[in-house]
Amino acid sequence: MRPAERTRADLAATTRFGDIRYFEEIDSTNRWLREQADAGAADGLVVVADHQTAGRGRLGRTWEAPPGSGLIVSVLHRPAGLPPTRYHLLTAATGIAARDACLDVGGFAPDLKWPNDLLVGDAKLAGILAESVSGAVVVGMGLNLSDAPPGAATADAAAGHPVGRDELLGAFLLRLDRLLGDWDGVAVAYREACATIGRRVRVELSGGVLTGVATAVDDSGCLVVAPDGGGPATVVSAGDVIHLRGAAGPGGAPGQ
Ligand code: BT5
Repeated sequence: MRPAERTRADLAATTRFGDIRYFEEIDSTNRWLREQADAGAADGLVVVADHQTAGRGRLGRTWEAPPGSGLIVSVLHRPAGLPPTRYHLLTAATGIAARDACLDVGGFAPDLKWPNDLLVGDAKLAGILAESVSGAVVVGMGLNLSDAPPGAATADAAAGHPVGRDELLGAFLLRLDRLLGDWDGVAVAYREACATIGRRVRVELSGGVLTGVATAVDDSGCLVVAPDGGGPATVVSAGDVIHLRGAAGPGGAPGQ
């Protein structure tokens, strides 16, 4: 469903998101937007789609969603003054904006799981994929509304009523617009909202596996983990995180 004229007009009047493209069907909104970024498209270009035939996750994984069942959106960022070492904060800002939009429109607040997931309980509601291209960053998000793969969460179920896609898109982009540029504020807000902090985690890194307690998210959006068995804290910039059962013990010591 094409975003409503009213939503477009409101966003154009109050945010940087004045140019929103729509596809009924596309291979991947991130792939399309990367191509636009390569061709010099401006900061703030947004693309939404009803359906992706080759939706992408991280590390060659896929994003699966039946046609019309979720919010599929990608945003082009040319973040002035944000060094590439802090690009994680774009994913963080996207997660915070999506969480706040769920609260605004659906009355529920999903958890943010580092680095790129929104969860309802243990079930994945949304995933975020950030990709750098030619000095720009394309950040895409899939958020389940009415339908999802087995075991995943939907906004409709979490809200207890149908959550309007257009309304959620409008709230999301409004919230995102307010966050972008205030990078220290994004880091603080993400730390406050991130459910991974304080949890025992298993982090799958490209070079191995790390188990310990996630103690913080630093000012660049990286996860800080106190490894089991002691030793210096490890700063993780990329990896898959599993929240393990059992809370961190007193003083941040690992629980069982
Ligand atoms: C992600 O990757 O979670 C990032 C997903 C980003 C999708 C958006 S949609 C708009 C934009 N255009 C694109 O082409 N992509 C972005 P990752 O952390 O690697 O998780 C991928 C895993 O999530 C899959 O391997 C499945 O296990 C699971 N998954 C796939 N579809 C799902 C869904 N609809 N709901 C919940 N989990 C899903």
